[in-house]
Amino acid sequence: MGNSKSGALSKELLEDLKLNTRFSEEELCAWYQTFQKECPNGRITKEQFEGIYASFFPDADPTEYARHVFRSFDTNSDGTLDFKEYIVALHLTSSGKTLQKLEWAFSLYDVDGNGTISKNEIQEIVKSIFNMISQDDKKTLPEDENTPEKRADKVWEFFGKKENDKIAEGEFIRGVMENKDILRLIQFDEPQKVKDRLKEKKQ
Ligand SMILES: [Ca+2]
Ligand SMILES: [Ca+2]
Repeated sequence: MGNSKSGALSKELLEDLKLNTRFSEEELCAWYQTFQKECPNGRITKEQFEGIYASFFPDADPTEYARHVFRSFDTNSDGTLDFKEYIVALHLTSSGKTLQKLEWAFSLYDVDGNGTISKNEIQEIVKSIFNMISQDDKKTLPEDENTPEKRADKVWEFFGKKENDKIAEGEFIRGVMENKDILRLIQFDEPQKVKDRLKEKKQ
């Protein structure tokens, strides 16, 4: 580990990533080369990360959402994403298992990182998601889901919570697994498009 700036991917890290993601050795090495080319110092800063999001959503404002996503991937909270954090992010948003994705979703929604989710935190993330929905698409949303406040209310209702209650991680994961409506309300569908663009970019 550490902040090695050498060209090669260390064996230790490679084994670790092979074990914890579904990427093959070849894929990991290819990603590493791309990463090194785009981030010669081995780190992605928050500003770079927001820039990537901005380039994918030219007609909307993804800054807030990008900031939250960055926080959830910056697992050691040092303000940058190293290669490992970057690969885990890629893995989670593409091929990760449901449980891992939901653990990640929990950390995304637990804005202050205190181990529980409040209704305000749901509202805050949903609001950042709303910033990425175009005005036209917003018009097609159901009446009782067309504002972050209404969505947070609905999620809260599904969990059977009172205004000031909190949701712990296990409860969150169970709830989302058992109720597809909750999943629909808390997730952002766009990443598929983003993934496609990433693929196009790679080719
Ligand atoms: Ca970090
Ligand atoms: Ca919290």
